[in-house]
Amino acid sequence: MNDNFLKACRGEKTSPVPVWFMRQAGRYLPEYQKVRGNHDFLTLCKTPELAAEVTIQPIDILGVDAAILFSDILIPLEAMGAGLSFEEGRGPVLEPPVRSRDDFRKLHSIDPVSDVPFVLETIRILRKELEGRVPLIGFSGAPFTLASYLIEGGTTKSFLNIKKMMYGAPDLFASIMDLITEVTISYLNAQIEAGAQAVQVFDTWAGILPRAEYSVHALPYVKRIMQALSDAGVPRIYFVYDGGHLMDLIKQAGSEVMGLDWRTDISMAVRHLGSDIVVQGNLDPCAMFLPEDRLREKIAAILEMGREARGHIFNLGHGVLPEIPPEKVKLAVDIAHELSS
Ligand code: 1CP
Repeated sequence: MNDNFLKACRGEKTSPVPVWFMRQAGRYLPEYQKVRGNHDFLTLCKTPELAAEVTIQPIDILGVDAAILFSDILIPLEAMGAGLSFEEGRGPVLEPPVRSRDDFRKLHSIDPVSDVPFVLETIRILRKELEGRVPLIGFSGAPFTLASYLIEGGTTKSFLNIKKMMYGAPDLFASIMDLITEVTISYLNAQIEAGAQAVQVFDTWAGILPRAEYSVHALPYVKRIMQALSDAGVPRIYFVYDGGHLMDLIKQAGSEVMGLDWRTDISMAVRHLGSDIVVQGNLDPCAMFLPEDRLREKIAAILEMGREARGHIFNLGHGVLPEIPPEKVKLAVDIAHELSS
């Protein structure tokens, strides 16, 4: 049983340092493309045998130290009554967007057992198939990130609609955030009950907020989630993309592990927050395009900084890019293991 990942989450030094990558299952893998060629993305997420198959692909191919459930952060939004589709080349579409009290009334809380049974079944299959080889990570989106998709109706660059509501109708915004928070707590608890051995909360868009707004409109909800899960007995990871300016606030969320994107030096995080933090990250995904010797230097530098923290889980600063050759991704895993053994 390889439990280096769980040990590192608890702040124990491990040799080698555990490695997994955000989006380790996905388009860069021909094996994924093969399965995906026969099924659309949502069908893949909702068919436990297929979701389990693509979850395990990177474990076999890359030799990473943790599996992450194959699903998407937007799945519970659909269960809450939002219309969800993935359009080729356009990304996710949530229609109609939630912009008014009336729109909000159409959303409802969920019972994960009856509303997203496929997620829980995928987890149960995975625990059986993994047979303790590596731990399984469950996940959710963070409320601000999920609210941005609901209110914008999809991906956005300006965040105009969510900001309009945040500033102009703060009570409605808070109602939406409260509901998402409640759903996320029951969703993650259900994943843990089904067998998830750690959970990661992805806050991909909270980094667009200045500190004052993040403190009021995003952080309290994540804190509530972390508190609600504190007795569940599994490590909690909180990843904020582009959150360097929020570092001390992110720490207040109360997760065991802080995920850093590639912009923030681990050393800087240790300097600001103290050496008792456990960090996850944070190689620039584009570094995988470097020749081997340069890639090795980049990985060595990150491992070196990771030693300053109480615990370190090696990861990318964001997801694996679809353009990266799988051999390079495997090489990065091997180098990180070799240099930390
Ligand atoms: O066409 C395809 O094959 C779908 C591509 C794809 C994949 C492989 C999407 C669509 N989602 C996923 C899987 C996924 N998404 C995982 C699986 C586990 C793993 O890491 O291997 C996870 C954890 C996510 C989480 C997710 N989905 C996030 C948070 C993490 C991040 O990348 O910042 C976000 C923002 C999404 C939304 C999403 N899902 C998919 C797309 C194209 C998007 C849009 C991103 C955007 O708005 O720009």
